[in-house]
Amino acid sequence: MARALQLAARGLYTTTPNPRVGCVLVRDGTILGEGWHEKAGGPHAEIVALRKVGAGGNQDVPPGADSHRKVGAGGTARGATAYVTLEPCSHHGRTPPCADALIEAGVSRVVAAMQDPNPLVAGQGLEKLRAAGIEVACGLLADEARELNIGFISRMTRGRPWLRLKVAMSLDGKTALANGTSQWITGPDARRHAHGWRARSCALLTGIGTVKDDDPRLTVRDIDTPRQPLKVVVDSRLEISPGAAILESGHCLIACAVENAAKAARLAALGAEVVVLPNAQGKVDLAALMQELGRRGINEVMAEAGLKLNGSLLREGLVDELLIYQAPLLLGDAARGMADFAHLTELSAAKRLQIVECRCVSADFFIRARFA
Ligand code: AOF
Ligand code: ZN
Repeated sequence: MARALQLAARGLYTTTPNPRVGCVLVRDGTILGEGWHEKAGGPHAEIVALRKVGAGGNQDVPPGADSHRKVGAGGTARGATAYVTLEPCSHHGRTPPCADALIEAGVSRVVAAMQDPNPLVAGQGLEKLRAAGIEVACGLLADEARELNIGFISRMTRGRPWLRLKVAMSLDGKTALANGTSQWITGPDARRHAHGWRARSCALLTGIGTVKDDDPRLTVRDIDTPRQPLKVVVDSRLEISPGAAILESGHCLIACAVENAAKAARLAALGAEVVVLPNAQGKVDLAALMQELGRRGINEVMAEAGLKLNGSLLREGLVDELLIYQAPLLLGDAARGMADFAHLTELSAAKRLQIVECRCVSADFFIRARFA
C-alpha cells in the first residue's frame, strides 16, 4: 500500500477533478503490475496495473492498448491481491467500473486504503467485489490516503474545496509594511516551497487589494507541472484593470458583486470569466464562491491574499489549513498583520489550531496548521 501511495502521488498535479489513486498487484510476494491514475478521462489506476500484467510484466503499455479485457494476453492477475489507495469504482463514469475489471481478471483479494467518498461509489465498489467472492479489506494506511485526496474528499462530502491560506510573515507576525510593501519577506527557497503548494492546487485565490498592491501573476513557476491552476480574484466592485498581470495567461475567474456587462465582456475578451455572487452586504459571498468552485470540480484551493480577504475567509470559517512562512526579521507594530478578522475581548474566544507540520526552509520557518 505504501508503494501504491507513492504511485498515486505521481498524479499530484494532473488528476483533478479526479482523486490521486495508485494500485499494486501482488502474488506470492511478487509485484505483477502497478499503475496510477494520471488524468480524468484516462484509465483508472487498477486498469493501468492490470494492463501491465496483461502485457506480461511491469513495463509501460502502449497508450493504444485500450480495454482491461486484454488482460491475460501475456501474464494474468488470477489469484493476485490488489492494493488500491481508493476503493475501486463501481460506476460508469468517463470509464467503466474498476470493480468489474478486477473481478474479470480473477484477483482473489482487494485491499483498499479508504472508501471512495464519491456518492456514486461510497462502498458499492467493495460490496460488488465481496459479492463476487473476493476477499476485501479496507483501511490500510487510511490516514495517508486521506491526506493525498483531502481536497477530493472535501468536495465530495462538503461540496466545496479544501482551502489553504498561505501567508509569508515576519517573526512578529507582520505580512507587509504599512504602505503595502511585502516583496520579499521570505527567502527564495521558502518561495519555491510555496510554489509546490501552488502546483498541487486546482485554484489560487486572491483579492483585488493584492492585485492592486502586488500585481501578482499567480502562476506556478520553478515546479515542473503540465497544469496551471485556475486563478480566482475576489473583486466585489469589478475594479480589476485589464492590464493586471494576473489576466495575462487567461484561465482566470473574477468573482464580483455587481452586474457590469460591458466590463465583463472586456474581461472575457482577455480570457477571464466573471461570476456575480453578491451577499447581503454587497460584497462577494465567499461561501457561495467556494460552492461554485466545488461545482467546477476544484478540489484544493490556496489563498494568497491580504488582510481583508484573509480576514473574511477566516471569519466565515472557510479556511481549513494555514501555511505560514515566517522569516527572521521584525517589521514592528505599524506594519500590517495577516488578517483582520475579529475583535477578541477574551482569549478563550480565539480559535485554536493544531500544528500538523513545522520545519525550516533555509533561513525561514514553515508552519502548517489546521482548524479542527
Ligand atoms: C478508481 N480508480 O484510479 C480513480 C477512481 O469519470 P471517471 O471514470 O474517471 O471516474 C471518476 C471517479 O472515479 C472519481 O470521482 C472517483 O469516484 C473514482 N476515481 N476510482 O477506482 C481510480 N481515479
Ligand atoms: Zn475506477
